[in-house]
Amino acid sequence: MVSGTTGLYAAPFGVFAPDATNYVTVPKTDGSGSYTATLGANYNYFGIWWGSIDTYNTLSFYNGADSVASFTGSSIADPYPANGDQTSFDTNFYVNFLDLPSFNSFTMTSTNYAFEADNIAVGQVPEPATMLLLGLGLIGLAGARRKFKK
Ligand SMILES: [Ca+2]
Ligand SMILES: [Ca+2]
Repeated sequence: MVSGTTGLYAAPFGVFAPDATNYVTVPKTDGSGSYTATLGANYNYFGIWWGSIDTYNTLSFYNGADSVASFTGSSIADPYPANGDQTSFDTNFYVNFLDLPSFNSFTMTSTNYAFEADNIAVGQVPEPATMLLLGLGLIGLAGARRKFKK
C-alpha cells in the first residue's frame, strides 16, 4: 500500500481530488510484483476504483487455479484511450463488474508503472435472470404510476 503521487504511481483521482489515503499500486518500485487477494469464498460482483488507467494494466479473476475472466486497462477505458491520465475522469473511475463468472481470487498485474486502485469490493449479486425479473417489476410499477397520473 502506498499514498501520494510519485514518478512511479499516482493516487486514484475522484471527486475532483486524488485519493489522500493509502491505495494499492503495482508493480513495486523495483519493477517486480503483482497484487493477489485470495478471498476464501466465491463471488460474482467486483468493484474497484481504478486510477490513471493504462493499456498495460490487467485485472484477472480466478476460481481456484482456473482463470475465469480478465480485463485490460484498454477494455475498461474504451472508448477513451487508456493513457494513464492522472486527473481525467476518462481514466479514473469506479468500475462495477456485475455478472462475473464465480471467482475466489483476483490479481492486479502491470507491465509498467503503474496499476493503481482502491476501494475494492466483492459481493454476490442475484443471477441476471432474477435481475431481469426485478427490472420488469420496476418497469411495471413505473407504468402503473404513469397510468395512475392520467
Ligand atoms: Ca485510499
Ligand atoms: Ca496508472
